[in-house]
Amino acid sequence: SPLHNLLTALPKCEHHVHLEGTLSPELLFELAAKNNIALPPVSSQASREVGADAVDPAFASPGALYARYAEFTSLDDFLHYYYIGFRVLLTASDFEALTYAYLRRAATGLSGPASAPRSSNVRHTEVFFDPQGHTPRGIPPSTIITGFHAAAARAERDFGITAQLIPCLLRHLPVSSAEETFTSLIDAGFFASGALAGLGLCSTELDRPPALYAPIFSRAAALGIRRTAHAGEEGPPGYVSAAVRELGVQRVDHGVRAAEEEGVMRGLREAGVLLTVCPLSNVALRGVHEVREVPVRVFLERGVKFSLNSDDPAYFGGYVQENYCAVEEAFGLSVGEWRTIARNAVEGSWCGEERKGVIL
Ligand code: ES4
Ligand code: ZN
Repeated sequence: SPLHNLLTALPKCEHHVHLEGTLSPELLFELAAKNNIALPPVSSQASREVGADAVDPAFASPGALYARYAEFTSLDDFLHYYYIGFRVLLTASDFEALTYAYLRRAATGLSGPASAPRSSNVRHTEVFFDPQGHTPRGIPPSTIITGFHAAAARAERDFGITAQLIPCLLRHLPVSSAEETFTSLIDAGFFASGALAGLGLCSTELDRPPALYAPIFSRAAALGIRRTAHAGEEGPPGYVSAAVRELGVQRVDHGVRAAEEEGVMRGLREAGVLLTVCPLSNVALRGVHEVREVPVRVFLERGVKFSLNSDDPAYFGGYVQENYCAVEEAFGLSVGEWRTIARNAVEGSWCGEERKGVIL
């Protein structure tokens, strides 16, 4: 596309990427070997029976895993593999390596030593992680936070990218687990110190309405903690307005199903909420057949702000740059529209006004 150079050069912000979703099959196998974690992973139950996990041929090699990732059928089908990947992440240095590889790729477009240079220019990124996916394995949030910020400091020196960390509470677990997790993060002082930049909510969406988490989110609001939540990915448009009304979020992650209802769109516009849209994720998890079905034009025409993001780039076949390019290929937007998208992404960031000024 003639706009390719502009898309590369635009200073970008990313607000929707899961740290654990940046774990490539290659790094997964490497860390499994280093940490002596059996692949295919065998759960304590499956090791006694012959569980489906234990014989999953997808774990034969990185290539077989990539092939399986290309055939996800739903959010929960993806989440099964995503949570298995967690098991190879043990130490602060594992999280540091994971974070640094992602930040390098986001800032420069470079991945492994063998890959061709490809520009990207993400200047600031806000990264999710799932504390409840690690604490049951004996890995406290402090291990992840330490590794993340060590990598972020190095990446800022090396590439000029800034990074913040946001814990997501998991909806497939009991609300009481989310409450305990949030309380322990507050008590450890991670929000007050700035080690954590806000609060998120993710995982399984269907039958887990936002209202279940309203008490937790109102505690966060009272403490001045910024809030975002996944909604309207698989769930109905009403979940998007419920996230805004009942959780008081400043951003909604995905939110694409909001386009189905004019009233929900109006609510987003009036509240000035930013949707963190992930086009390649929506295709990979079959929310849409193709990128051109993502309601990008509807959002532009109705004045609903959004950013473009990678979500789980190691699983969905593209980082931020590939998501920008896929949207351009599908919609052929104007230079002005691209500048609006990139500017809204900077303005919807939680990095502080001074940093926003530098990026713009
Ligand atoms: C996620 Cl794509 C997506 N949706 C909901 N929760 C998630 N956690 C990681 N990726
Ligand atoms: Zn997500």
